[in-house]
Amino acid sequence: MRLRGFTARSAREALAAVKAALGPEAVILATRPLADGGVEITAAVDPDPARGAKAPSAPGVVGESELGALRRELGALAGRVARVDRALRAGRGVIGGLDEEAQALAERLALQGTAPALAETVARSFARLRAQGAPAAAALAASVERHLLVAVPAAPEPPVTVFVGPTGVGKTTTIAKRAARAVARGASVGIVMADTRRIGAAEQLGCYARLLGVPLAPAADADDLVRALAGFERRDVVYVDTAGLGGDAEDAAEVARLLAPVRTVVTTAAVVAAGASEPALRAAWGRVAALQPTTCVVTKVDEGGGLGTACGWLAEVGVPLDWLGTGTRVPDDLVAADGGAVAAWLGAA
Ligand SMILES: Nc1nc2c(ncn2[C@@H]2O[C@H](COP(=O)(O)OP(=O)(O)OP(=O)(O)O)[C@@H](O)[C@H]2O)c(=O)[nH]1
Ligand SMILES: [Mg+2]
Repeated sequence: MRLRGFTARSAREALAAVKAALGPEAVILATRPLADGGVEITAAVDPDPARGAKAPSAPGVVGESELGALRRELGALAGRVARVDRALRAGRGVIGGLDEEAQALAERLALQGTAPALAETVARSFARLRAQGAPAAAALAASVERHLLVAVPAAPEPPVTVFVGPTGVGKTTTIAKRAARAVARGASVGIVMADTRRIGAAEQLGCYARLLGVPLAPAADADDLVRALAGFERRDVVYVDTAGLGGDAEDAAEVARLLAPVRTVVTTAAVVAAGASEPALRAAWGRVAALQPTTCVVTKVDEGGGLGTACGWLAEVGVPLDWLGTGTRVPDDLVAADGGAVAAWLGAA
């Protein structure tokens, strides 16, 4: 294994130099901030990876699978170092022309996972509005709304919303929260339970439905769903719960088959959890995207971190963020995802 040190002005530059000199197989062993604001990275590469791959791993020698795990871990660490480095550079005044308040905002947004370029755009907009005399909270809410969120179409609540998303993100809880609020405002509500996969799923939603005095119709397949929706035709709003999407592509295919006959009459809302890392979020979206959601609920924002990542990525795919799940309490922990709420939960207000 060949060891080499690289110094550069930023982690990103140092990583690029490592890649250029040692190739994509290089393993990052250590990163160290330098007094002048730069970064030193120690990297290593096996001069003959083919030989390394075939060599049997003797006791005490790191085998290929451990090396792979180590490589992935170090890759993730390098990503984190790069993010912190970007945030620190934002805080150190690298973004030209921004005052301290706007730079601090850019830094907080970056630490919440917002891509640096997007964080800078929001901070510039914030600084402009502040210069025009807007109070900080209003300037921030407006900047977040304009640059970090895809506008939610100003329309009344759709009559039928189907909630889809990975397992355990809070689909059923979100339905209970939405249903409770609809009941509280005097709307007539129907709930369809189409998750026939998870044991206890029907009992969980049935319990909420009973407490709210709302009818619940089970739907094991597409025909059932068509019948259930017809039965709820006179209801103001209907919420449909679906089975969580696991890693198997067949999960999404099954939900797609369920929705096929009603696709034109339902709104599909994706539910994702904020706590997920960017790769996990992208993987989750990959599963959900096949179901063509037109709106999104981001849950578990109370668990800290990641809302910036979720917003940036929703802006990228052009799907509006509709609601934020802010805790486990039904119906309290749900807020409309306007600029003010998102800014507050980004920890930026
Ligand atoms: N902290 C926090 N927990 C939440 C939130 N929303 C839901 N939960 C919790 O997450 C767990 C899973 O919630 P469910 O509503 O059952 O999730 P689901 O997506 O329906 O799960 P599956 O049907 O198994 O795919 C429960 O313990 C909820 O209380 C939230 O906004 N914040
Ligand atoms: Mg559920």
